[in-house]
Formats: sequence, structure tokens, C-alpha cells
Amino acid sequence: MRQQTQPTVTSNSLVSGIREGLTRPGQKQLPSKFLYDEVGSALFEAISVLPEYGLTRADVRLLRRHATDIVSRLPLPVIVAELGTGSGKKTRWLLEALARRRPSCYCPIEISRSALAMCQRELGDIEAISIVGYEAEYLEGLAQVAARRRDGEHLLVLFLGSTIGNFERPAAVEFLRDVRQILRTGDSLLLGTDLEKPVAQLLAAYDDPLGITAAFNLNLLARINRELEADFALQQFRHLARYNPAARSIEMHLRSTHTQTVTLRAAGFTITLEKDETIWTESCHKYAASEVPLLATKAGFDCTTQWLDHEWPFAESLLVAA
Ligand code: AVJ
Repeated sequence: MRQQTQPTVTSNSLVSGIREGLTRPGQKQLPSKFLYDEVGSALFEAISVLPEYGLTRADVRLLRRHATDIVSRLPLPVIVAELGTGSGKKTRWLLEALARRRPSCYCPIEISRSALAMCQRELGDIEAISIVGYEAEYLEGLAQVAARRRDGEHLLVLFLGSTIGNFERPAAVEFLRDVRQILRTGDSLLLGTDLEKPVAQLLAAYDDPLGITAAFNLNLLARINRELEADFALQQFRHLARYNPAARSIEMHLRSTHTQTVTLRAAGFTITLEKDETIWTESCHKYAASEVPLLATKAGFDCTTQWLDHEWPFAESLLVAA
């Protein structure tokens, strides 16, 4: 795989994101994108096969079942750009359906180099699909893909797995607007959104009895220990998943079981946590299927088609840049 490597700012943005989130007054917070280092990505892969966590299976079912239909709605030729690929496994069905129509280029965009490598291993065998990976933030990578396109080539952006759910609702609109700015009229975005479902089911999905989600969450502290010479004592934190009914989101937190002080040596600061104080690490917003077309309109897209999974309510929506 050819790889467009930018002078990476990941470590700088890691330090400043972490400092800002941990030193601000009120609720401490860590950016959820830092959950996905090599260990975190592997733990997420394990989460995605847990019986309680139906999200990834629903996403894959829809993509597999409807790949031909989805691809038949695209103007060709098309370059496929995927924002955050993880292993890339679920993209196979779309790429195979596309390859049957026309040889195409697939550009995974990932801040994690190990995820890009995994993606290449997973999808590199598909004939008539050439892979060009971008080690970059989403918008930066997408702008680079868009800059390389030739006249008459369309873009299809994949934003799967309900990663959009990590944004607060207004920030989700802003983000889709930023994506729209990079696109041309007629380009498309395939958006995966996890749909609302009973709270008990959501809580089980985000606090599984094996403790894999807890490990995934705690790994964020382990990562900060590794990368920023910090001294978080992992046994003094507990994974917490709770439903926020106003936001319609699951929030993941790490609760401090004691009053304690933590030093992040390489970042040059120390924090104090009270007993039962939490660090907020992720939000997973849930949508109504009917909300997606409204979201799309606000961001400059038309939602032309939706495919729904009923076993684990989930939607793939095809948005066309207006
Ligand atoms: C990868 C963001 C879709 O929100 O369900 C899984 C991440 N966090 N379990 C999600 C996650 C805890 C996941 N996304």
C-alpha cells in the first residue's frame, strides 16, 4: 500500500488534548479518539464480537445485504474515502460490489498506523481495488484525497460504525458540514448511525459482563501512563457506563475510587481527583432513523436512501451533497 504520511502531530495533539481535558474546571474529560491505540483498537475488535454489543454486526449485515444496491446508486467513476476504518473488515462487501462495476481506488483515512496496516492486510486481496492509505485526521485526510481526484471522478465518503455518535449533536452537524465543504455537488456520504433502543440493552452493550469494555476504557489511562510517563493507578478506577436521557447518549466514565493525585510527567502537570469524581471518556449518541435526513439537510446533503436493521436497530443512510 502506498502511504501518504504527514509530519505527524498526533503526539502534540495528544498532550494538549489531555492537558486541556484534565485541567479544566468542572467535569474532567479525555478525548475519545485516544481510546484507539494498538491495544485499544484490539479491545474494540473484541467488543465488536460480544453477544451484548450488536452494533458492529448490524452494520456489517446491512453493508453485506445491500452492497450491490448501495453501489448501484453511485455515479461512477468513484474514489472511496473511509473516515476511520478500524480493521476495514466491513468495507469488503462494498468494495467487492464496486469492483464488479469498475476498478476503483479505496483511501482509508486513519490516525492509527496499525489500523491502516490491518486494513491493507484485510482488503489488499480484492481485485480491481487499489488501496492508498492516509495517516491523518479525518478532515485533513479527506482534503488530501479530494485534492488528488481527476475531473469527472466522484467521491464516496464512508463514515460507518456510528462513529458520528461520538459527537455531541450540534458538533455532528458541524462535522458533516465540514465534510460537505470538501465535497462537490453529487458526491456522496454513506453514514452509519446506531438507533435508539431500550436503555437496559444499551447499558449491557457498554458494560459487558466479561469486562472487555471496562478494559477498553481503562486502557486510555494505561496508554497515558505509557506515552506520557503518567502514574494512573488503574486499580483505583472503575468503568462506568450510564445513559443520559437528555442527550440520548451512553456516556462512558472512569470513576476514581479514592481521593488521589496523578502526575503526567512528560506533559508536566499533576491533577487531583476526589473520591467518586469521574473522567468522562466517550459519548455514544443514539439516533432516530427519521433524524438523519434532518441532520443531512442541516449539513448540506439530501438523504436519498436508508437501509435499516431491525434485529439491532441501526441505519445506513446515503447522503448526496446538495
Ligand atoms: C466505535 C464509536 C461506534 O460508540 O459504540 C464501543 C465505541 N465504546 N464500546 C460505540 C465503543 C464502547 C463505539 N464506536
